[in-house]
Amino acid sequence: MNMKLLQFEMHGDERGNLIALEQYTDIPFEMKRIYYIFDTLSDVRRGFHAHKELKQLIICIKGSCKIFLDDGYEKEIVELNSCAEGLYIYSPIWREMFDFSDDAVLIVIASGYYEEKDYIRNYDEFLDYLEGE
Ligand code: T46
Repeated sequence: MNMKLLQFEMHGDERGNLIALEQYTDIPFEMKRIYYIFDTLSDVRRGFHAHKELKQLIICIKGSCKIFLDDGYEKEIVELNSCAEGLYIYSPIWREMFDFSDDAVLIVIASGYYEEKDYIRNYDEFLDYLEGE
């Protein structure tokens, strides 16, 4: 599947930990937007869409959550539970986020501004879109 789990370098000492993400070194694209998802209830499932062009790096900086990924051929569930790990999605992949811990905070770094026309929010349209690619 066209996605990658990226590991980030941890700078830890007796005072605590620090992770720094730099464009092109740790973030494999030019970043245009950051948003965060928090206070999502554990029984909520969200997402249910794919993106046509947008690249995103999803980091669970606190707590944990699972992400169901479907590229039209394969399906996979990735658990994010470390702030030192990021899920890099760079092609049209259907995603659903679920099983959020109470304290879960997801930070998402995106390659583009928010544009509803980049979303495919219907699964059958997603499969049609893949056929046409
Ligand atoms: C994604 C997953 C991981 C904005 O106004 N600006 C924004 O940048 C975003 C991301 C959302 N919104 C508005 C649009 C909706 O009214 O915030 C509301 C919630 O967005 P949405 O229902 O799309 O949220 P999720 O959690 O289903 O999906 C989000 C991202 O939209 C999406 O790009 O890949 O997180």
